Amino acid sequence: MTTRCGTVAVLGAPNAGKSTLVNRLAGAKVTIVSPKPQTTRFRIRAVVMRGEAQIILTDTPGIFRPRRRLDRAMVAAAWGGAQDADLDCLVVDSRAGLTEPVREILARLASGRVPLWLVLNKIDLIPRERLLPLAAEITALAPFRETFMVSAETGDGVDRLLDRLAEAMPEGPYLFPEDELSDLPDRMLAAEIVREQILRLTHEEVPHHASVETESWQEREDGSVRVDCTVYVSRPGQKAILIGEKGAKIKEIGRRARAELTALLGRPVHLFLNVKDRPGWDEERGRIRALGLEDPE
Ligand SMILES: Nc1nc2c(ncn2[C@@H]2O[C@H](COP(=O)(O)OP(=O)(O)OP(=O)(O)O)[C@@H](O)[C@H]2O)c(=O)[nH]1
Ligand SMILES: [Mg+2]
Repeated sequence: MTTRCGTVAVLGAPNAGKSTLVNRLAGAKVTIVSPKPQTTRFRIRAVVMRGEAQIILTDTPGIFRPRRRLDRAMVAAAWGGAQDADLDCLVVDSRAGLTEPVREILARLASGRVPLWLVLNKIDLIPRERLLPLAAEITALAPFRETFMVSAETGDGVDRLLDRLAEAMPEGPYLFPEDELSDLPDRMLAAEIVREQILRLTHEEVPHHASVETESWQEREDGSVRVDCTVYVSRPGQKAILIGEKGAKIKEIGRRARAELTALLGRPVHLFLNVKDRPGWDEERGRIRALGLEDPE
């Protein structure tokens, strides 16, 4: 039997729907999703089996003009993922179209060595007749070998993309066990699930200045697990918002994250959240490394 195996970097501007697409292709929740840009902060791998092919997808942080040290590390992680892959899939939000951030990404991709595919996403949000002109406009700017039109949200077009990905993978042995879904350790998954709820339940500057670390993970004899997470924010005002009146906000974040984690891990979870302010953590090397990112400087 000839097997195929290769790596595919999923990249694009923030909020394009990269993580939603990775989850849809994987058929499971591997990486967190939110309506806010800059949700994904580091590379997350999803291992997808399709016929005799193993497709190793890398979800990457959205690419934008970075300001903070944290942002620079995120964007560097995205470009690093793109360079290392057998294939790069640029995901574009077709409703937003050819925006300035997309143009900047295209300019850099145009001179890359990795084969390039275009994935126009969110086609459920725009009239069909706008898709072809948009595809033509984008493919004129970088050497795309294939173009797909999908809705990661509804699944429209995703099967065909998956089939083509499987065919395009180079021949070779599998790099991961067939039943492995992701490279994210449970401790990091827990922290990400908490951050997802913070992104969904808080607004303005709080979500992007919050970071979550799992401090302890205790297995209990009854099969449940106790997870303690610390949420870092960069200003005392943000701490008050995150905790909310009489602790209502953080309680709700914890309640939703616990439900989600219990489902994902398939066992009871006792989740404890502790909020700390740590001014300027997003400029701190140590905290950025703790997120699994390399400091580019
Ligand atoms: N209607 C619609 N919404 C989508 C689609 N794909 C993603 N979304 C929504 O777009 C928003 C952003 O999705 P994400 O998957 O988090 O986007 P991302 O590109 O990973 O974003 P970053 O990690 O911040 O770079 C979420 O609210 C998704 O539900 C789609 O095909 N159709
Ligand atoms: Mg993402």
